[in-house]
Amino acid sequence: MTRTLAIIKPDAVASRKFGAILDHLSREGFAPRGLKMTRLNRAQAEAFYGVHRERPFFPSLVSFMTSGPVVVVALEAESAVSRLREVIGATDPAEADEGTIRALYAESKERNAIHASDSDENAVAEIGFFFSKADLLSL
Ligand code: 3AN
Repeated sequence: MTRTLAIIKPDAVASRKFGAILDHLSREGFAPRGLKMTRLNRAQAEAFYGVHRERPFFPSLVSFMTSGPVVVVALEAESAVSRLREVIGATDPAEADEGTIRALYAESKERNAIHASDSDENAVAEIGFFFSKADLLSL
């Protein structure tokens, strides 16, 4: 079993789709280990998306990610990182496979409902960004 981090983004929290997304993740075999609703401040969003600092969409991404609450969930499954990337679909919902979370729930390439870690190394760092060891529990 390995772990990954998902962030249900402000679009999907504001539109009350986060419950359906959590249910979708559960039905796909992901077990929650840590879960919280929080609102990122600018410094947190800039740090979290630091690799994208030079990209043209960075200011807009930071403004979107700080626009309202997010639901952050540490998930456990077999090959959690690659499995979750499959389950969420492509960054642009127009290109996401049918039945993926982004195809079902995302509005646009920026307002795309969910973030998922892209490597085991980043998953460890991203889980640590939001959760202490004591926050991570087994059901
Ligand atoms: P993913 O979330 O699929 O790993 P990344 O890491 O390339 O995609 O991008 C991080 C976030 O930046 C995306 N989830 C999306 O919200 C935003 N983003 C990426 N590319 C664009 C773009 N061309 N225009 C607007 N927003 C983008």
